Amino acid sequence: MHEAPSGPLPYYEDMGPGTGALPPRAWTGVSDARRVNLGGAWRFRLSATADGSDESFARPGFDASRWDVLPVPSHWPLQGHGQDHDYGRPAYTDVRYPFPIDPPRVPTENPTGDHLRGFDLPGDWPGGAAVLRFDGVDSCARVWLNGEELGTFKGSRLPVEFEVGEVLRPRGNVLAVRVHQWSSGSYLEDQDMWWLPGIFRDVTLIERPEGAVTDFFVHCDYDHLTGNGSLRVDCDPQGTVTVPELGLDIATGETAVVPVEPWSAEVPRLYDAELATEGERVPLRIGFRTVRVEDGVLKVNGRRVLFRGVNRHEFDPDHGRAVDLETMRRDLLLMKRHNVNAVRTSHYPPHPAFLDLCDELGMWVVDECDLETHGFSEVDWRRNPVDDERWTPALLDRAARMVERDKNHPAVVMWSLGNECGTGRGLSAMADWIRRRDPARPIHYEGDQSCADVDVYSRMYANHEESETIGRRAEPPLLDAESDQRRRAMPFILCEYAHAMGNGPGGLSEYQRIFETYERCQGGFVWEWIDHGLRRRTADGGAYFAYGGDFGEELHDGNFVCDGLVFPDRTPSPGLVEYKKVVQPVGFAADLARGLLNVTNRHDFADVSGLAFHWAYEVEGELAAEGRLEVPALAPGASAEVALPRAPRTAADGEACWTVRAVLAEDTAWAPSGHEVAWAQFEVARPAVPAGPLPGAPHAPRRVEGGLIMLGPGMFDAADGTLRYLDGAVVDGPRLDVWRAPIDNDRGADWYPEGQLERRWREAGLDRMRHRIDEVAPGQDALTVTTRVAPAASDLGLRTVYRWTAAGDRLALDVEVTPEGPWTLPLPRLGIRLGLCPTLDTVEWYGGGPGEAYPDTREASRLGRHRSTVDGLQTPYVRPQENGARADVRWAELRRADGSGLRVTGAPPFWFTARPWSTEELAAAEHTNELKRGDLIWVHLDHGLHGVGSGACGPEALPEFRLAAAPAAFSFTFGTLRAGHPAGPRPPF
Ligand code: IPT
Repeated sequence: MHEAPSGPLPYYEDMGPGTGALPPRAWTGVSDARRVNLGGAWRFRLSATADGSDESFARPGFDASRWDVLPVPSHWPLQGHGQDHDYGRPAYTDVRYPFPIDPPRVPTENPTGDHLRGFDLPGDWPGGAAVLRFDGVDSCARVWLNGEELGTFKGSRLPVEFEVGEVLRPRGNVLAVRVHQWSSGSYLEDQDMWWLPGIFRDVTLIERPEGAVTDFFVHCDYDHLTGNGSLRVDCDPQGTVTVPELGLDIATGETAVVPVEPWSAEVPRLYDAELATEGERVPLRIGFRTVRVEDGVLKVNGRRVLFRGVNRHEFDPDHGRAVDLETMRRDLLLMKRHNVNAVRTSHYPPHPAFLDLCDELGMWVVDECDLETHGFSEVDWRRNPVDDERWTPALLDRAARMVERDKNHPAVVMWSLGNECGTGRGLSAMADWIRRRDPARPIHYEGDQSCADVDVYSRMYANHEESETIGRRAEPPLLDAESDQRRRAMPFILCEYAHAMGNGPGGLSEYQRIFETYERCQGGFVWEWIDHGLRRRTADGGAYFAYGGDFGEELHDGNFVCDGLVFPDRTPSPGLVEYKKVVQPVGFAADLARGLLNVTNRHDFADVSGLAFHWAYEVEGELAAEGRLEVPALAPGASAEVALPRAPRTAADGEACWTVRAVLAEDTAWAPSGHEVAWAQFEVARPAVPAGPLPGAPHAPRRVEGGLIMLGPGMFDAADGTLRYLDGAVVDGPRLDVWRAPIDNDRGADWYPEGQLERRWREAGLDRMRHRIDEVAPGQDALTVTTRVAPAASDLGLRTVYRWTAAGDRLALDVEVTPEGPWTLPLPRLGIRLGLCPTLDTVEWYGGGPGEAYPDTREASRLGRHRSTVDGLQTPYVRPQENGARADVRWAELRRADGSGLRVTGAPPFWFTARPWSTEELAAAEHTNELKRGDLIWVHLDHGLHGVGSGACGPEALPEFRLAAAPAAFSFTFGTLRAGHPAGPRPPF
């Protein structure tokens, strides 16, 4: 038994949602009622405990002139640094509560921020009723206006309003807000993110004239069979609704049925309308659409939808969850431009303005309640609030504040009860309430696999095989037959999949194939949109992104907070570029023999009339010809065959490739005309792998002074057979390499010990391979070096033979690798690495690009000529790790400023990586600022790479992307480039 403390608990610890607030209601950004934005500079005082200072600050006349100044909205721990004061530190835990689990009690150490602001009313303020609105305060607040206590509240990402008309004065108002970091509400807000207290969303004073809109509910459906929309606005008090474009002028409560154009995420048709009551006029933007689960499929306007989604936390690297309008818009533009069509608002309702933008730009939204009690899993879910009816009022309060606030957005197509709360009666109570209040939207919750309260079957991180089984409606049955039957008839979504931490996620296209094959699989939401790295400046003017543990936290989960498709500064990571390609809404297939291109419209609602199609024909990566393709305005789901023009040149000119692209024909609200939406490439012919000797007169190896062997342009160490100089330039000779700086997906998760490749690789010694030289044999026309590459304490090894030949001014290397011993683990990589002079800092290559690619993340890699600096090849993962490989490289050139340099050609094509630091340095760095250019550029020429998977929280690389230790042979040719060597087309080497 848990003893309750004697006496009532203080307001911040009682289980209730708060006191004094008005009933929740619909949000409107604007109306003709006057508003005062109370954001800006506030006075601020921080105390270490909840009652560490008295309440006299709330009384009029209190002198706060010596208090600090704090911007509102903000999180105070992000404001103190680098200034004279210390406002504590952010802290990151994923699942674990950073305080003892003893609900609803919180620690005595409870940072408490007193916020104070004075304000005058505008001259034309009419007096009368008014509300004071808070859009987000983390985690509990008590509010006074002019010394009068208005009430208390919890629910960090939910709005609250207080009636203040009686207390307001024309001048000299004093608003006082006491904010506690910890409260009973903290038990309900255990989302995987930074713990960041503060008034982090807007504070607004809103006039409420006599007869103003209290609450309103816009019901608008679309009947896809008749093409009619129906509109009814319920409003308190009664009023009228006008929709000029539809010629509608109706009373509230009355239903109108008229022909309309429907709203969808792809064609977000909105109608401007106005709701007028006696006291207020509220502009509305109405979208007609109907969401329904029918025949086991989730449909909008009668059509199956496919979610190409992301989980979005609100985050800014400098301001935490205090995100401004411009940042919200930026997120949506980035998403739209990367073919993302759905957002799960993980794991709380977003800033209300975000949903206006979703209506406007077009985005399917799963609106999730501010609720997670994941940390109770650490104690076998004992005393889980969602299964304790004393907490139910707080849960219902949260459900109501979300639904009432957001109910009028066409973009919101599902309500989600919360995330990772286990199971319990409180969740059922929430679902019952929501269903009664808004029967028009399905309900989502992932944490209860019996699906008792929900309309869709949702899972997180189910692997491909399992997802496919569910797609066939062939999953293992639930124990209860009736529940099983219900669940089996539900649509399936992956509310989280493809954990985008660090390098990855791999396997996206294999998921997409499943979503496109099985009607039941309606897509998913990649975990997650953005890395929550907090920007920190360094003394030398640099910056890096901090993660868990960087603020001295007692408990933390490291860089698990950085698992997004965009970096903290919103630069797209390669994962987002890959996702864009994988989910592109136009599919292409070619039958080159017949000169035909098949184009499929993969949109669910839009035709392709907004797109222009282009073709290009490239030979050896150089553009030979290009033009427009005429594609009919395919309806959603339709395909057409289109004739390609005749190939401009014959394949004899070299390796040829068609590139077809679909771009926006005109400017849209989210991208300019010409923006590329979809593309594909079709290779015409690949020349046979060049075999046989190099052209030119062959050289014979010969011993020279200084313990060296000379072979053509190469100079080798006679003792160990490594290349020391190439054409006079120092080389840290190539040798076999199997190691990579472990990526987050290699590291894996604590809860999947069978994953955790990094640990198993290190145990096997793949990070400490030694090279034994068995023979250095200069022969007639070749230098053969035989080695065995193996780690201590193991009988696993790789017999490696390097065979060097030379002709003219080129040097060729054939590598043969034969595994010895009982290998079971995959290899991280298999190739050679060499160190080169650091002035070789620009690269041109013919192969995949422009961005990085790995075996299971190579959809977005396109064959062509690409150029970059060596620095530009690096992908700045927040925690440094293997990155930057380019796929299918035929040849690469590294050059100095004067044009001189080195050219390497591979047979077969290879994976090319060049970096200004070594693998060891990359692996040792914890943050990007620790990486410093060394005195060599390290070049990796890999025959194979192990896939990346998404093992940080989900499946490892699929079997087909596993790099097994197996016999392998691969070759490279090296040549030097003279200064002034012209860039541009050259015959294949
Ligand atoms: C899952 C959480 O729902 C999400 O918030 C995030 O923490 C994600 O994992 C990992 O980054 S829960 C996990 C135990 C599968």
